[in-house]
Amino acid sequence: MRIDIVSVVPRLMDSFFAHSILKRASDKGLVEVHLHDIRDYASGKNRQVDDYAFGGGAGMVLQVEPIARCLRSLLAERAYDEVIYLTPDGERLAQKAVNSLSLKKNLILLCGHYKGVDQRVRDLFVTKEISIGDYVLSGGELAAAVLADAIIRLIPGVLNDETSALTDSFQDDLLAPPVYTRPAEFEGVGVPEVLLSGHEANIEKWRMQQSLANTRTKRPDLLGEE
Ligand code: 6GU
Repeated sequence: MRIDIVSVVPRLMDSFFAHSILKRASDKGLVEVHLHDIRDYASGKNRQVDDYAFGGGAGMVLQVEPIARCLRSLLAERAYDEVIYLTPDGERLAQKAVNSLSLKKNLILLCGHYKGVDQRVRDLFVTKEISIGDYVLSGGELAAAVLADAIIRLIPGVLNDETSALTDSFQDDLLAPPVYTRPAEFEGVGVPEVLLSGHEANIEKWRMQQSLANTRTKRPDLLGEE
Protein backbone atom coordinates (compact mmCIF):
# COMPACT_ATOMS: atom_id res chain seq x y z
CA MET A 1 0.00 0.00 0.00
CA ARG A 2 1.03 3.57 -0.70
CA ILE A 3 -0.31 6.55 1.29
CA ASP A 4 0.37 10.14 0.15
CA ILE A 5 -0.35 12.81 2.76
CA VAL A 6 -0.85 16.42 1.61
CA SER A 7 -0.51 19.21 4.21
CA VAL A 8 0.73 22.75 4.92
CA VAL A 9 2.71 21.38 7.88
CA PRO A 10 3.89 17.91 6.80
CA ARG A 11 6.73 17.99 9.32
CA LEU A 12 4.13 17.58 12.08
CA MET A 13 3.88 13.96 10.97
CA ASP A 14 7.59 13.23 10.34
CA SER A 15 8.42 11.75 13.70
CA PHE A 16 5.12 9.90 13.93
CA PHE A 17 5.80 7.93 10.76
CA ALA A 18 9.46 7.47 11.66
CA HIS A 19 8.56 5.39 14.71
CA SER A 20 6.53 2.49 16.09
CA ILE A 21 4.74 -0.07 13.99
CA LEU A 22 4.61 2.34 11.08
CA LYS A 23 8.39 2.38 10.84
CA ARG A 24 8.45 -1.40 10.98
CA ALA A 25 5.76 -1.65 8.32
CA SER A 26 7.75 0.52 5.94
CA ASP A 27 11.03 -1.25 6.79
CA LYS A 28 9.30 -4.50 5.81
CA GLY A 29 8.19 -2.93 2.53
CA LEU A 30 4.52 -3.35 3.41
CA VAL A 31 3.64 0.35 3.17
CA GLU A 32 5.10 3.56 1.75
CA VAL A 33 4.08 6.87 3.33
CA HIS A 34 4.96 10.02 1.37
CA LEU A 35 4.50 13.49 2.88
CA HIS A 36 3.85 16.48 0.57
CA ASP A 37 4.03 20.21 1.45
CA ILE A 38 1.28 22.23 -0.26
CA ARG A 39 3.59 25.27 -0.13
CA ASP A 40 5.89 23.54 -2.64
CA TYR A 41 3.04 23.96 -5.15
CA ALA A 42 2.34 27.64 -4.43
CA SER A 43 3.23 30.27 -6.99
CA GLY A 44 4.55 33.77 -6.37
CA LYS A 45 7.42 34.99 -4.28
CA ASN A 46 5.78 34.56 -0.88
CA ARG A 47 4.42 31.10 -1.75
CA GLN A 48 0.98 31.97 -0.39
CA VAL A 49 -1.35 29.02 0.22
CA ASP A 50 -4.24 30.64 2.11
CA ASP A 51 -6.43 33.72 1.88
CA TYR A 52 -9.39 35.44 3.55
CA ALA A 53 -12.81 33.84 3.12
CA PHE A 54 -15.12 35.35 0.55
CA GLY A 55 -18.11 36.81 2.33
CA GLY A 56 -16.04 37.74 5.35
CA GLY A 57 -15.58 36.16 8.76
CA ALA A 58 -12.60 35.19 10.86
CA GLY A 59 -10.03 32.67 9.70
CA MET A 60 -8.13 31.82 6.57
CA VAL A 61 -9.08 29.35 3.85
CA LEU A 62 -6.59 27.15 1.99
CA GLN A 63 -6.67 28.12 -1.68
CA VAL A 64 -7.71 25.76 -4.45
CA GLU A 65 -4.80 26.37 -6.84
CA PRO A 66 -1.78 25.02 -4.90
CA ILE A 67 -3.79 22.03 -3.70
CA ALA A 68 -5.04 21.36 -7.23
CA ARG A 69 -1.45 21.45 -8.53
CA CYS A 70 -0.24 19.07 -5.83
CA LEU A 71 -3.11 16.60 -6.26
CA ARG A 72 -2.84 16.64 -10.04
CA SER A 73 0.86 15.85 -9.95
CA LEU A 74 0.06 12.82 -7.79
CA LEU A 75 -2.99 11.75 -9.81
CA ALA A 76 -0.86 11.85 -12.98
CA GLU A 77 1.57 9.32 -11.49
CA ARG A 78 -0.75 6.47 -10.53
CA ALA A 79 -4.36 5.46 -9.98
CA TYR A 80 -5.63 6.35 -6.51
CA ASP A 81 -8.49 4.46 -4.89
CA GLU A 82 -9.58 7.46 -2.82
CA VAL A 83 -8.74 11.12 -2.22
CA ILE A 84 -9.65 11.49 1.44
CA TYR A 85 -10.16 14.91 3.03
CA LEU A 86 -9.72 14.96 6.82
CA THR A 87 -12.36 17.38 8.12
CA PRO A 88 -14.57 17.74 11.21
CA ASP A 89 -17.68 17.58 9.00
CA GLY A 90 -16.70 14.31 7.34
CA GLU A 91 -18.11 10.87 8.11
CA ARG A 92 -17.15 9.86 11.63
CA LEU A 93 -14.38 7.28 11.43
CA ALA A 94 -15.28 3.80 12.59
CA GLN A 95 -13.55 0.45 12.30
CA LYS A 96 -15.72 -0.70 9.40
CA ALA A 97 -14.40 2.08 7.17
CA VAL A 98 -10.84 1.43 8.36
CA ASN A 99 -11.17 -2.25 7.44
CA SER A 100 -12.33 -1.33 3.97
CA LEU A 101 -9.57 1.25 3.43
CA SER A 102 -6.90 -1.23 4.53
CA LEU A 103 -7.68 -3.26 1.38
CA LYS A 104 -6.88 -0.34 -0.96
CA LYS A 105 -3.68 0.12 -2.91
CA ASN A 106 -3.11 3.87 -3.20
CA LEU A 107 -4.64 6.54 -0.96
CA ILE A 108 -4.29 10.33 -0.77
CA LEU A 109 -4.97 11.97 2.60
CA LEU A 110 -5.56 15.75 2.39
CA CYS A 111 -5.17 17.69 5.63
CA GLY A 112 -7.23 20.84 6.19
CA HIS A 113 -5.91 23.74 8.24
CA TYR A 114 -7.28 27.07 9.52
CA LYS A 115 -10.93 27.20 8.37
CA GLY A 116 -10.37 24.40 5.89
CA VAL A 117 -9.93 24.15 2.14
CA ASP A 118 -11.83 26.08 -0.52
CA GLN A 119 -15.02 24.17 -1.20
CA ARG A 120 -13.97 23.64 -4.82
CA VAL A 121 -11.14 21.37 -3.70
CA ARG A 122 -13.77 19.15 -2.15
CA ASP A 123 -16.11 19.34 -5.13
CA LEU A 124 -13.41 18.67 -7.72
CA PHE A 125 -10.98 16.24 -6.11
CA VAL A 126 -12.19 14.68 -2.89
CA THR A 127 -13.88 11.27 -3.01
CA LYS A 128 -14.29 10.66 0.72
CA GLU A 129 -14.46 12.97 3.77
CA ILE A 130 -13.51 11.60 7.19
CA SER A 131 -13.66 13.01 10.74
CA ILE A 132 -12.06 11.24 13.68
CA GLY A 133 -14.69 12.43 16.18
CA ASP A 134 -16.96 15.20 17.36
CA TYR A 135 -14.38 17.77 18.46
CA VAL A 136 -12.18 20.20 16.53
CA LEU A 137 -8.44 19.79 16.04
CA SER A 138 -6.38 22.75 14.79
CA GLY A 139 -5.54 20.85 11.62
CA GLY A 140 -6.11 17.56 9.84
CA GLU A 141 -2.57 16.28 10.39
CA LEU A 142 -3.23 14.44 13.65
CA ALA A 143 -6.39 12.97 12.15
CA ALA A 144 -4.45 11.80 9.08
CA ALA A 145 -1.91 10.20 11.39
CA VAL A 146 -4.74 8.50 13.32
CA LEU A 147 -6.35 7.24 10.12
CA ALA A 148 -3.05 6.05 8.62
CA ASP A 149 -2.16 4.26 11.84
CA ALA A 150 -5.54 2.54 12.00
CA ILE A 151 -5.22 1.42 8.37
CA ILE A 152 -1.58 0.35 8.36
CA ARG A 153 -1.85 -1.89 11.40
CA LEU A 154 -4.41 -3.98 9.48
CA ILE A 155 -2.08 -4.74 6.59
CA PRO A 156 -1.09 -8.40 6.80
CA GLY A 157 2.41 -8.78 8.21
CA VAL A 158 2.52 -5.42 9.98
CA LEU A 159 1.51 -6.69 13.41
CA ASN A 160 3.68 -9.31 15.07
CA ASP A 161 0.70 -11.45 15.97
CA GLU A 162 -0.98 -11.98 12.62
CA THR A 163 -4.38 -12.63 14.17
CA SER A 164 -4.46 -9.93 16.83
CA ALA A 165 -6.17 -7.37 14.60
CA LEU A 166 -9.00 -9.84 14.04
CA THR A 167 -9.85 -9.91 17.74
CA ASP A 168 -9.77 -6.15 18.39
CA SER A 169 -12.72 -4.64 20.20
CA PHE A 170 -13.42 -2.21 18.56
CA GLN A 171 -18.66 22.50 17.84
CA ASP A 172 -22.46 24.09 18.26
CA ASP A 173 -24.50 21.28 17.01
CA LEU A 174 -24.28 22.33 13.36
CA LEU A 175 -21.77 21.43 10.66
CA ALA A 176 -19.89 24.18 8.80
CA PRO A 177 -21.17 25.67 5.54
CA PRO A 178 -19.05 25.50 2.37
CA VAL A 179 -16.22 28.08 2.22
CA TYR A 180 -14.61 29.75 -0.79
CA THR A 181 -11.62 32.05 -1.36
CA ARG A 182 -9.91 33.61 -4.37
CA PRO A 183 -10.09 33.12 -7.26
CA ALA A 184 -13.82 33.72 -7.77
CA GLU A 185 -13.69 31.40 -10.73
CA PHE A 186 -11.54 28.28 -10.99
CA GLU A 187 -11.60 26.39 -14.27
CA GLY A 188 -15.17 27.47 -14.91
CA VAL A 189 -16.36 26.68 -11.38
CA GLY A 190 -17.64 29.77 -9.60
CA VAL A 191 -18.60 30.79 -6.08
CA PRO A 192 -22.20 31.21 -4.82
CA GLU A 193 -23.26 34.76 -5.77
CA VAL A 194 -24.42 35.65 -2.27
CA LEU A 195 -20.87 35.39 -0.91
CA LEU A 196 -19.70 38.03 -3.40
CA SER A 197 -22.64 40.36 -2.66
CA GLY A 198 -21.25 41.98 0.46
CA HIS A 199 -24.73 41.67 1.98
CA GLU A 200 -23.90 40.42 5.46
CA ALA A 201 -27.42 39.47 6.49
CA ASN A 202 -27.97 37.44 3.32
CA ILE A 203 -24.58 35.77 3.70
CA GLU A 204 -25.36 34.86 7.28
CA LYS A 205 -28.73 33.49 6.25
CA TRP A 206 -27.20 31.50 3.38
CA ARG A 207 -24.57 30.05 5.67
CA MET A 208 -27.18 29.06 8.22
CA GLN A 209 -29.23 27.37 5.50
CA GLN A 210 -26.15 25.57 4.21
CA SER A 211 -25.20 24.56 7.77
CA LEU A 212 -28.64 23.16 8.39
CA ALA A 213 -28.72 21.39 5.02
CA ASN A 214 -25.23 19.96 5.61
CA THR A 215 -26.16 18.81 9.09
CA ARG A 216 -29.48 17.36 7.98
CA THR A 217 -27.73 15.48 5.19
CA LYS A 218 -24.59 14.35 6.98
CA ARG A 219 -25.45 14.18 10.71
CA PRO A 220 -29.24 14.15 11.24
CA ASP A 221 -28.59 12.75 14.73
CA LEU A 222 -27.22 16.17 15.72
CA LEU A 223 -30.66 17.64 15.00
CA GLY A 224 -32.46 14.86 16.83
CA GLU A 225 -33.45 13.37 13.49
CA GLU A 226 -32.37 9.94 12.34
CL1 6GU B 1 -10.24 15.16 10.41
N1 6GU B 1 -9.81 17.62 11.34
C1 6GU B 1 -9.93 18.60 12.29
N2 6GU B 1 -9.39 19.80 12.06
N3 6GU B 1 -10.55 18.43 13.46
C2 6GU B 1 -11.08 17.20 13.66
C3 6GU B 1 -11.02 16.14 12.73
C4 6GU B 1 -10.36 16.40 11.54
N4 6GU B 1 -11.66 15.05 13.23
C5 6GU B 1 -12.11 15.44 14.44
N5 6GU B 1 -11.77 16.73 14.70
